[in-house]
Amino acid sequence: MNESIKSIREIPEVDYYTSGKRTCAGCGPSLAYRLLSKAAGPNTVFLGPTGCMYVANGHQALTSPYAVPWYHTQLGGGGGAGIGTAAAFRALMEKGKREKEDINVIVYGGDGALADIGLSGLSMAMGYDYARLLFVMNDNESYANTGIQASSTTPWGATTTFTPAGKVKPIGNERMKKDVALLMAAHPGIRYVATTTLHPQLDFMNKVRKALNCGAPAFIHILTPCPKGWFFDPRYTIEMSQLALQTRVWVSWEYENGRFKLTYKPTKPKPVEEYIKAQGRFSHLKKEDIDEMQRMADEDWKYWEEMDKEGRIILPWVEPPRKR
Ligand SMILES: Cc1ncc(C[n+]2csc(CCOP(=O)(O)OP(=O)(O)O)c2C)c(N)n1
Ligand code: SF4
Ligand SMILES: [Mg+2]
Repeated sequence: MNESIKSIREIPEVDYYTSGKRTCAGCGPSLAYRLLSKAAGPNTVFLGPTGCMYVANGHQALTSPYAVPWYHTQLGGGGGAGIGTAAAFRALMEKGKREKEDINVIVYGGDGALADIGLSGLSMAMGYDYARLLFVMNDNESYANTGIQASSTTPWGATTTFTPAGKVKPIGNERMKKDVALLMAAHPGIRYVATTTLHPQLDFMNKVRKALNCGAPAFIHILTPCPKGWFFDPRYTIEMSQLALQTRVWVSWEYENGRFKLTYKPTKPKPVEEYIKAQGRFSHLKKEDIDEMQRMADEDWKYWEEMDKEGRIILPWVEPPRKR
């Protein structure tokens, strides 16, 4: 389970995230879980902080999609639980109470779990030396499970139940999206950090394999479209990932042993408007708001291109949107 996957034909047939889930149709985090578990293989323990992937997938109704060991952690407890599990395996193996083998400990948490409530534990984990300890943040840009509340990765302009667009706040969410992957990349000695989404399909799986083989704790931030919270037809989940990349609203990159590189560069970028118009959560925005988003994406992209050219991280800074 260490080699990179070169074509769709090489994707392992066996699923470790299988039937028994009760997520919405077209659920991005659920699709990503399937790819993640295929890439990681059977020697894996999953830890699931509270969120859709626990509440809709847990064992409450005696059904569960997890065909490898999986356990629930408190919403903010993914970091501590990941460190503890990796430490337990190491101790058992060092004491000869368990045969030595490579075991993946993967914490698959939401943006609420890892960008907000559990950020300190995640940061702590990045300072340890456990190989095969991987944190994957499935970013559906809200606290979806409790009814689509804004998190610190909700994009500017999105309506959520905490930031409803209306007379008082015509924009909806007025905060800019937090870049958790850059925060993780700032940890000393970090070996592997990446961002990705559900397109191109092999990108995520291969990043998972690289992360697991990097020899240290690693972090992957995956943008996972959520039909319910973003208000789009569930059949378009993958297209939404594609559009996010093509409009450069989402940037796919990799930071490996101190080298930065973009892993998706749209040859002919599409206007941000195409992404915005495809989702009901942005339907209240006016042309001037969409222009503002285009400006921010354009400004941001210049930094990413420069980082790619130089092979190192430069902290991006774009002028915040004007108040309305
Ligand atoms: C400490 C704590 N606060 C609040 C909750 C209620 N709660 C359960 S799931 C959830 C949403 C988590 O959001 P996220 O991590 O983004 O996962 P998603 O539901 O979007 O998959 C919240 C707020 C909780 N379980 N624990
Ligand atoms: S609310 Fe969104 S993340 Fe949660 S199960 Fe539904 S589609 Fe998936
Ligand atoms: Mg979420």
